[in-house]
Amino acid sequence: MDELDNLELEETEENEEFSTSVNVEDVTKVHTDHYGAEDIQVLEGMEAVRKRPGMYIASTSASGLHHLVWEIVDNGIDEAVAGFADEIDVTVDDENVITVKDNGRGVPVDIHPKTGKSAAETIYTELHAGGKFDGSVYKMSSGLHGVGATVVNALSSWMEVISERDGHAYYLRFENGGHTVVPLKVIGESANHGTTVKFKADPAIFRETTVYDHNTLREHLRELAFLNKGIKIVFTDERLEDDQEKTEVFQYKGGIKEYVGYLQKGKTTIMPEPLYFEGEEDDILVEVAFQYNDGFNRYVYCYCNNVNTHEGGTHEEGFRMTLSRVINKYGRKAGILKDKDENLTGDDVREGIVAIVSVKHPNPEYEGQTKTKLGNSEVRKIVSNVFGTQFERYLMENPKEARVIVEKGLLASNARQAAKKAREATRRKSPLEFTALPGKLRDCISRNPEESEIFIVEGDSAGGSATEGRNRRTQAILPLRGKILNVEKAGMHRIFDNAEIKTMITAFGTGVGEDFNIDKLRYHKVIIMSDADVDGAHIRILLLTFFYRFLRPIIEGGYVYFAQPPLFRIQKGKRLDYAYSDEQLEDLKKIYVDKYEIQRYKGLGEMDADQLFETTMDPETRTLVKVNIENAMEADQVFEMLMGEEVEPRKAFIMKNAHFVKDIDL
Ligand code: 1YM
Repeated sequence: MDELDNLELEETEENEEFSTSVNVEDVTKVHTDHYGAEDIQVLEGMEAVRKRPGMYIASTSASGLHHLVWEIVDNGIDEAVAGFADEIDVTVDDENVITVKDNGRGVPVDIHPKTGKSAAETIYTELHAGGKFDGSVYKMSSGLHGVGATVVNALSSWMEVISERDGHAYYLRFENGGHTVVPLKVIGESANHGTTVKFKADPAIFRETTVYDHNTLREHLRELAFLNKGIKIVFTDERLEDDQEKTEVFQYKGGIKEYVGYLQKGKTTIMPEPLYFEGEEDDILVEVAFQYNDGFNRYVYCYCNNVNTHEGGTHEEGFRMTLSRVINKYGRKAGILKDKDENLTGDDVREGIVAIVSVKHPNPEYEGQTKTKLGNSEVRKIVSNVFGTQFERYLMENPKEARVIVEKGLLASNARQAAKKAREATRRKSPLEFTALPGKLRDCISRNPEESEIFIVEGDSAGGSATEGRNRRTQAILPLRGKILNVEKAGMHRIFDNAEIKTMITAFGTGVGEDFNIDKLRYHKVIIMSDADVDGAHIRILLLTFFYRFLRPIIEGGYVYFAQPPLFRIQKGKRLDYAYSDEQLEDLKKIYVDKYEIQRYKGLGEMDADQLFETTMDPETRTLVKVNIENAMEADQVFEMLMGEEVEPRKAFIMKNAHFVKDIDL
């Protein structure tokens, strides 16, 4: 019994009584001594909870079962948020008994002069015992406004409470849905302070299950630790096997700022660290943390009193509004947004964001289907004030970071407008124009997509060889001019002004954006054929990025490939081989021994039509590398960096790129 470790027991029987069963005779005695008219009312209240648990907890299935734990933990969190505790230990044992312990003041033990009952007993047996005792601190945590503990008691087979304060350890026990079997009594001395609540969910209520889910407990406790910075939450699951770590500690000094960092795992962030703002107005506490990554998804998680408000509400609205307003205002002022640029929309400024908005409100009102939408209208303004003022100041004081943020939004805006323009352009076209294939495309004869391939070839000369060497029946060639896709500086919107891009979309036949239809894909192999050097890799990346952003299903469907041209040709007399890597060349040299000729291919253009077909295009002999979504994402990640104006990352990219090429080629 680890809660007893710190106690100095007065009598040993007390220990037994506390930890295990209660003497039944004593209980009866206690009952008759203790209960009066008021107790009947109390028991009726508890009975009401047992009759209609749905009114008090979500359900009596697994989610309701876990709700019991949250109610008790919330009381501990409140004590910690009020500044009296800094640690909460939660333990689930082999019998699925939950123990929650905090190191706060200990629940009050003074006897109410009128009822003769202890405050502690009242807290755990009266439904209207909400609100804290000194009346000063409001209840912050989700909970049921102070009736949480009573509800848990009502739905438990038994519950025990220890309050350690003023040098003593006090003990109470309830059974069978909240009947007091051991009213408050001293069980020992204690130099510590805090509250320990131990309970067993009643299987007669939780018919489906009384077994807690490890991950549900773990994740919620971790979330609470993130949402309440500094609080140490120690989670122990004694049910785990002996070779598993039974105890985990969650403690985050940075709170939701660290939460954002945690949620960015595996993503490439574009700011050194998450931004964090906090403030209070009219007793409403506001915290906001966010950070951008180079992706497109928007994650804005909002909480009120530690409850995830899935349906959003006024705190989310306040955050969204203010984010757009402040970024646009700053962007204009700093000249990053030009007069010709339209304002960034909410979607634009949220692209790639991971944000947490957490408010603590003394009187939250919830709306919506699942009552997870914050309704208090004053919150909108308060979030806006607290966050807006500080965020504005941050941008003014950190122009470098500010620029990254505005440009990220601008990029999203350009891409959005470009996609719209492209959609409109294709819609406007007459059916004839729309189906007209681009002149540069050397199409194949077959109209069966399954056997048709399109080679996207870097450079006109390679395009020439490829056209000459190909199998005309199934192989189409689309030559691209090297520089055409070099849209780094121009920005994303230029992509759709780009003839090559338009040509590709028309050749593929799928359309783009809302009109995209994978069933119309004219070739089931889209093969990128570029030089095996850094420039070639650059072109692959640009193409892949374009596919990833605008034609993603062709990657997801497994239709995109890289051709693998050889790096060397080695010849001796009539014998001729191609090497696709340095290692392969070394192996061949050993076979050839001496008097051989080596030709190093610098580009596809150096091969004649036959060589190109034989080494790279012939389905019988070639090797193709299928592009998967991870490759494409990696390409997408380097894309923005390539677009940037900073030289250093670009240099770093070129260095890294050798590796990138190899990665994909393997
Ligand atoms: C393991 C669960 O309940 N701790 C806890 C609860 C309370 C106090 C301290 C407390 C509050 C006050 C004064 C006050 C209380 N909760 C309630 C109610 N841990 C746990 N620790 N002294 C002690 O607010 O004035 C009443 S007291 F009703 F909200 F549950």
